[in-house]
Amino acid sequence: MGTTVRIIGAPMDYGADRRGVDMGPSAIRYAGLSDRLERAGVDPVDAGDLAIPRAEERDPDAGGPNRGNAKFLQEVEDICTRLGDQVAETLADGEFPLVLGGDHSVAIGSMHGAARDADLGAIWFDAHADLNTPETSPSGNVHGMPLAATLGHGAFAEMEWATAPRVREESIAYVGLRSIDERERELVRDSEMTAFTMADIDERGMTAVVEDALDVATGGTDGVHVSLDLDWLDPKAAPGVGTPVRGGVTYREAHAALETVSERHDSEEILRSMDVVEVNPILDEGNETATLGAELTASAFGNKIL
Ligand code: NNH
Ligand code: MN
Ligand code: MN
Ligand code: MN
Repeated sequence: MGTTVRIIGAPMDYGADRRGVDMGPSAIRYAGLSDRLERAGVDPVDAGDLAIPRAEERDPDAGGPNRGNAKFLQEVEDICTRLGDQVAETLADGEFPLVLGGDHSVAIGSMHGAARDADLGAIWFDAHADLNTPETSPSGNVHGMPLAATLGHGAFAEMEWATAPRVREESIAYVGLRSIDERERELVRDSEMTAFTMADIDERGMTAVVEDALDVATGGTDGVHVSLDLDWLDPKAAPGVGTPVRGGVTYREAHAALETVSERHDSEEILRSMDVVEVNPILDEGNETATLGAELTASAFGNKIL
């Protein structure tokens, strides 16, 4: 029996300054996500979108400011709680949760749900470290905090909806890191996380790096969460993101990375959950970034040439 992939849209933009990322789920679907997944050999079912109020109708300071600098924290909590429940339900039904963001704060919910009944490793395909807390964030944007939340750093320690005790630092691997805040740099260096930067990819090639990242995320865990932030790619390949950083992964390297994940999954069934985030159709060119998100997701499930 083939894998059923349940597509869960999380059109949330509370975590990022640039409006438009809430249209990501529509754009990725429009780019042919379901057809591409079928061709990759899995059965997609679309669960639709979570209902999310428009940011203009909400108070950005709710949930703060005593929790530090984190805009719309109350809204993020509400959505990530609902999303976590949906992800956990999907897994309990024997299906694979694929979350479409939305800004990267949706990963707090996907990981909380995916780690509810399992020790979860993670591969973080991102230009950024996403390790800020409400205390350290330079922007107050929660999309720069999802890993800190999952690990229960700083103010997140008291937020049960955010922390995922069954995700441990030593099971997290970054791939493609190239933009990091000073405080985050110290944290990554002092932590047990594994960070493969762009320089590692230059030196060793994408496939070797992702093989190592997979070893990290599968070691002593029950499954792997893949978090795909489209700003991981070079802005030439993926212009439709709110925080582009030059010097990113190429189109072909990105496919090689997800194909390496799929090969490991074929032999060892390692994948547990995935999210595709930060696609902003307003900033995109011809839906290129959303298309890439759909293509790369299919690659993760084994979209082979032959
Ligand atoms: N580190 C910055 C911040 O916390 C930028 C984070 N932006 C991201 N992360 N897109 O993936 O505000
Ligand atoms: Mn991110
Ligand atoms: Mn990023
Ligand atoms: Mn919990």
